[in-house]
Amino acid sequence: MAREKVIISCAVTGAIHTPTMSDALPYTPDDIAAQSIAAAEAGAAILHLHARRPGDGGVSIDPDDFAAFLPRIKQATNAVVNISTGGSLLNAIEERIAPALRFSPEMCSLNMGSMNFSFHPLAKRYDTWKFDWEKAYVENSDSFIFRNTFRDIGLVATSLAPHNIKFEHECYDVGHLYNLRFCMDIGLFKAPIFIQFIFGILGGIGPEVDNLIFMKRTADRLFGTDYRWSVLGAGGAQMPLATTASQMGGNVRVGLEDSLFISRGKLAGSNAQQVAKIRGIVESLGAEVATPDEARDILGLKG
Ligand code: KMH
Ligand code: ZN
Repeated sequence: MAREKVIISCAVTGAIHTPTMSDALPYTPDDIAAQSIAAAEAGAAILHLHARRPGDGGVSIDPDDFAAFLPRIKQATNAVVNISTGGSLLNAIEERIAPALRFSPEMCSLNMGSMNFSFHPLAKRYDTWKFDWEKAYVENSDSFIFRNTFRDIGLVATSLAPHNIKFEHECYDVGHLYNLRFCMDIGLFKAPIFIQFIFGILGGIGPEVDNLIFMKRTADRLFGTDYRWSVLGAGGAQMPLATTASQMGGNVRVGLEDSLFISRGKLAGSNAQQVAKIRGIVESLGAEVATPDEARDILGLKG
């Protein structure tokens, strides 16, 4: 059977990196719109979007901050819009789903377990900004709890069910796959599902190829063949793991939310640059990249 085309997602700004870390990180509505449009033109079929406070670039889950860029992206591209429900570590799930409820996008992220959440120490390999990682982690670790209880997951599922939104089930460790299976067993989600395997967040599974194979084999066992999957490697793991996933029949996610770099020690100039790079790798290795409409078809989106 011919392999399906590779869907490239681009996570444009996220909630982790700060504008002090890279001039390329978009945070004004103009920049988020412009970089999203350029990423779509470079080959991203899905745009995974967070909002930022336009003044200082801090994390925002205010639907009005999404409203400042979403219409422009929709008008200029055919890309699938995926709105984060991960949002901010500081807000309750009821607030984190407000943008999705207001805009009813084709896709939303849905994080499949509670966890500690920080950069992985391996990210230090690419550290260009000076920061005492270990000290900051230990001293501030109480503020790095990412809460996604079964109640929270259930609330996202039931509140958004009338909107017929396809979830990007974010799984940061093998236990999250079992959480997802449990949620399916109690009727929260139906196949076919779309899983984002995430590697390299401290608190989740590490960014090694063995772990990718383990996650994939576990998902095969739990979900059979009726699921689609994608890989997100944080920091320096982004391109290597995306490349490997694309060769294993998976889809890929890049973007400045997940890594600020384009190669070892070199900051990316834009999201589009990362999309163009992974697209070039995927195509040079013999696979084809999906258009937004092909991605809609593959994932069964409402369109
Ligand atoms: N920042 C990624 C590691 C979300 O937006 O729901 C995970 C993420 C979470 O994209
Ligand atoms: Zn995100």
